Amino acid sequence: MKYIYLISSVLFCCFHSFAQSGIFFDEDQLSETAGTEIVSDASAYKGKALRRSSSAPAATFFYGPYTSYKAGYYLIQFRLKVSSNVSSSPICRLDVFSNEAGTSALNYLTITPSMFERSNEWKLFTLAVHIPQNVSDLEIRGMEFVPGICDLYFDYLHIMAPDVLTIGGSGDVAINSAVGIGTTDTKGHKLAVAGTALFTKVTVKALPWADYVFNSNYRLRPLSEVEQYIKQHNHLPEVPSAAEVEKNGISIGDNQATLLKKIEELTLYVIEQEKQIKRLSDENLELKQLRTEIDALKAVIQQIKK
Ligand SMILES: [Ca+2]
Repeated sequence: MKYIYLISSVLFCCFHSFAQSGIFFDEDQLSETAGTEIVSDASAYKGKALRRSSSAPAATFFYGPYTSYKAGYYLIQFRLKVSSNVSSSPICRLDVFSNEAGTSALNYLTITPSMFERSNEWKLFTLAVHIPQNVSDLEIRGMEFVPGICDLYFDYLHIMAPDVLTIGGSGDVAINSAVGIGTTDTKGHKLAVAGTALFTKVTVKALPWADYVFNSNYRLRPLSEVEQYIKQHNHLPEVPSAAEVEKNGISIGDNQATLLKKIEELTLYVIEQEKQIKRLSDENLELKQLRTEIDALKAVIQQIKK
């Protein structure tokens, strides 16, 4: 499985913070009072729902699940339907409560059948809740069922995690959690894509960048040492081996910095070699001059001998 990772940091402020993605609580994870029953319903999540018949007594419809939540903003969705949407009288009150967070409900919504566009059709109701401190007893309830109006059904609760998704006024979205596309295993990265990804432009912050190669105290390996390393390892020093890349992939930013470092080292080698060539060329010129002088001297000697 190949992953392309994009790591970016995005700062949002002054946004309305609401949660997305979270935990579902189906009817079997909540508690009911007498008169509320679990019924089969093909249109319901996992084929089951809670029903409180219009003939059931006035009481709490459902309650629970007494779970722990960190302080923050949450959205809690309830999926409900009614057997008849005619009445505009209250039939139930949805509320969110925590003893640890205070004595009054964190938020509530009074439900009337007329709030449903159609009878016998599921509708999502959402309560935005701010939990001021960490709690371990969050209770979500369908309170004060009123008999004699119609049957009321509950399918599930969806509690969306705190501040995971932030939507700014400009429509920008920040996700304060890991995101997997085509995978749920992000391997500790903020974003994992199981498959390819197409970008118009990608900017990666890669630090440290390789300018330090040109510092006066940088130790440039002698080429003989590099040669020895290549013979031994079959790849350049500090460059990952084919096996490592196969196993772990490469970090785009780190790899760019490493490649630049190698280019900078090559530049230093080339500069040094050019200096050597110049030195040899000068020496060669000197030798040629000496040779000319020697030839001239030889000619003079020959003349004297004659
Ligand atoms: Ca259900």
